[in-house]
Amino acid sequence: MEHFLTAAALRVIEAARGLTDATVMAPVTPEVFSQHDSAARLNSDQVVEAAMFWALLEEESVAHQRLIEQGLEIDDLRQRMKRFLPSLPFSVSDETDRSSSLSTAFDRMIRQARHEAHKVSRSEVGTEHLLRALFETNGWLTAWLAQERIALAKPVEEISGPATSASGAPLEHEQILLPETAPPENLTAVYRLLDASGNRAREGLRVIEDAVRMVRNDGWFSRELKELRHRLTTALRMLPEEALLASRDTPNDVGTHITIMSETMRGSANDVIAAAFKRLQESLRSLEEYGKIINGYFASRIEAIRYQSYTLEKAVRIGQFSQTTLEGRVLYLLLTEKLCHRPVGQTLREALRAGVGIVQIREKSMSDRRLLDHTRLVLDLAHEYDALVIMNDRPDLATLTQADGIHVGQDELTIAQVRQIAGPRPLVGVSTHSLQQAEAAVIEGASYIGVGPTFPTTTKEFVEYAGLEYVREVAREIDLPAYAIGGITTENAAEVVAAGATRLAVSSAICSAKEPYDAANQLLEILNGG
Ligand code: 3NM
Repeated sequence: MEHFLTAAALRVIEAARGLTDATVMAPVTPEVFSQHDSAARLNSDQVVEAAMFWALLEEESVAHQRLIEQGLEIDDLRQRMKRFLPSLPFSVSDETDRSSSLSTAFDRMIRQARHEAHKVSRSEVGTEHLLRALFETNGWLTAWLAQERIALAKPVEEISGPATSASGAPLEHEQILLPETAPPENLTAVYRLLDASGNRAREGLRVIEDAVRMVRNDGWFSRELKELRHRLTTALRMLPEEALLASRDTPNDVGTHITIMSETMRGSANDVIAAAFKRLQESLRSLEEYGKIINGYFASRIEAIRYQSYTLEKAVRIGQFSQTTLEGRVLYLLLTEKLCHRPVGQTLREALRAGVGIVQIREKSMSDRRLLDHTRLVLDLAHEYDALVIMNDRPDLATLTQADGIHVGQDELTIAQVRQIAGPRPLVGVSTHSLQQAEAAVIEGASYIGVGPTFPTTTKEFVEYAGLEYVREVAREIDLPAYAIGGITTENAAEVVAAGATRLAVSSAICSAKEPYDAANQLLEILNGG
């Protein structure tokens, strides 16, 4: 009998796979599985069983119904597991190849579930069969229930028995993944295409991942890409591996001999990344379209991955563009007239003369008319020194004056809203105060981020400050141009640079200085390792 997984069973397996991967563990159920470093150790079978049970509790499904029929309460089980799991690491103790032993354990579990479905003459393998498989292996789940002193109300065999609802009526089975119509007879060509596209997509992702990790040194992006690759691999596992391999025919692939000149030449790692993203998306599109012939659910998963790849591409490529635009612009001045010790124009000129590369106009109490005039003067002067001008919080005025960018805080307009007003041309910078906010800014397409407050500051009100630790985190994790900000002075700037900052933003340190030129000059010297 041929067997098919139901959509719910697939989701459970995929979620469980996600949980066993340390890199995607936290986002799935942070409160439960994050403490994977503590005392006790599980083997790979137990890890898979625990992850599968948790995933079953999370997915509304026939398995829920069966647990309820067994006199158990889903919420209670969840609570108990949450109490229990923090004392267990979700990692494998003694395997040398963790991922392969985990995938073998998954395969074993799925085979067992298929066997359970077969025993009750069902061709679709649902969540109840996964649940029954967990009992059948007599492993982690049985031991855990015994430890929790939880007894089942009925014989365990009934879990995979014929479906009935609480009212005794037949229960509608989970949606089956079988296509409505019988598939065409010979699918070799389709499988061949899917095999090639799957390989191409995986390779494309790997190329991007390598470049991001090794060339750009971006820890956070690397993890995002790794997660995407994990999702892709999981989706590809839905296709029958034997059929894919059997249909592979590389020597006779006419496409392998066709090379376009542009494919043999790449100017830089950035070009490689750009080309790899295109290839990835094209392959995903092929997988999606031809995948529809085999399995609609598979196609929809691939579609979701393709959309995620667009978002990541945007963020990666915006990062590349702003690296270029902001190259060498390491000192950023927030210009506020009231803070200036000297006339504002003179302060600005001195700062520019010393080498400030970006000026933000930050005027909270000027009338719009004055602000407009002021901005035009600042723009003229800054452009004379080849510096960029950013408007704080005013996409309308930035558009009117053709300023180079707009800066927004966490409580102001979002990047997307700013772009709606100002279009694609200007830079958009975002203030961030935690790594989470920094990551969100990157993914939303920020051109650069402010990282602060590094020290207490009187220029803007904050209840707490993120400190040097946040500067260190960003230096470690984020590749997008990042300006440490908040209370930075010529006295403490060296500490900030020592924490990993390569760019600084200051207001009072330059504006309120008696000699703005000297202050800016000193800050630049510190940034340049002087
Ligand atoms: N934003 P000074 S700190 C405007 O952390 C601003 O996002 C900050 O001025 C942030 O250099 C800050 O005078 C004030 O401390 C920067």
